[in-house]
Amino acid sequence: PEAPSARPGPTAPVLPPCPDSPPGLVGRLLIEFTSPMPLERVQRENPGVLLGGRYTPPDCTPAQTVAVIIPFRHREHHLRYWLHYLHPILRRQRLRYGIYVINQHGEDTFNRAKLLNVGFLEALKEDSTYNCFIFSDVDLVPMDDRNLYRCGDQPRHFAIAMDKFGFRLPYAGYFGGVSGLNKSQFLRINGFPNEYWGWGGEDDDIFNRISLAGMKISRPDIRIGRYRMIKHDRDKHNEPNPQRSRSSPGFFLLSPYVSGPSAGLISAAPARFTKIQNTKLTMKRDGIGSVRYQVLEVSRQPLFTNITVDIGRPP
Ligand code: UDH
Ligand code: NGS
Repeated sequence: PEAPSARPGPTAPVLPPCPDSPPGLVGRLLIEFTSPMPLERVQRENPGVLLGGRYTPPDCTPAQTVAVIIPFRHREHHLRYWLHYLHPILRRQRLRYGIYVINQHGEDTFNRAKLLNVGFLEALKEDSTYNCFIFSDVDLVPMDDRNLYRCGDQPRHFAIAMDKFGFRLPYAGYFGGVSGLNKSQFLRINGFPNEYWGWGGEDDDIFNRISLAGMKISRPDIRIGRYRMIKHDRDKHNEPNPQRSRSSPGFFLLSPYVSGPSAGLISAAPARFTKIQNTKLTMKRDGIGSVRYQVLEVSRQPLFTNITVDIGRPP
């Protein structure tokens, strides 16, 4: 028999729109990663989260539906901290959301931006009402719940004051860690590049795409956009792109764009620094319109949806 409550009727409560500033936020948070976090505990403490890591506020109707996309491989212990801290924060922010862990299959070179493209498409396949996409590294936890995980009229950079950078932006064009775009902003830049294999550069390419499309980055207040990063060593198969180490990390960190007075250093620079100078040409052919991959498994866990995907390997 049909469930009568499934249809809006005189008895179905009409919830008011969720407020712009959610009540009940607590502000600055204590974040630490000392003792391991058992998944059972995180599940027990988040009973309101539905299968696949879905949540809808019980008391108001949010303006957006947010897909949080996490690029992933072999970081289960980080994911447990992330879920432990983020579910309560997102709930207090009164978001309607779903968590998508995009797990790269196999042991070939990691490709963060391509996984994020996959996340965008696969989240939309699950629920075509997603209109805001937050892309988050698994090891970054916000230290303040006033850093609202939602989209605005410009692409948003959330992780602007990370502990590892002394709570400052490392350079003006930094767009790494945690960022958010609504559907039309994402499509306007043809999504993210698929051709950055290994560590580094893909976030700068995304920054370039946004600028070239005539958009501006929006950022929270520096006192609010604070993050703790879970300390870790470099992963296997995520070596700096291409697979040789940076000769002078300090220099490149402060000056990711090899141009102007430092242009003479181009030949000494890893290829990813040349790549980010060509975004204007490459973004037309390489992006969400050209991404090729094969989904191997979709598994709805209690606190997240796990999508294992074969994204191929570098040419
Ligand atoms: N990621 C994985 N698995 C991997 C590689 C990357 O899940 O094997 C994901 C994860 O979400 C991670 C993100 O991609 O947060 C970014 O990768 P990263 O954490 O390696 O990048 P980050 O710049 O660190 O944070 C680079 C290595 C620094 C080594 C410093 C040693 N002290
Ligand atoms: C730049 C990288 C970015 C990276 C940033 C911070 O040099 O991808 O450093 O790195 N750009 C290139 O490699 C072209 S970090 O200090 O987190 O290791 O996000």
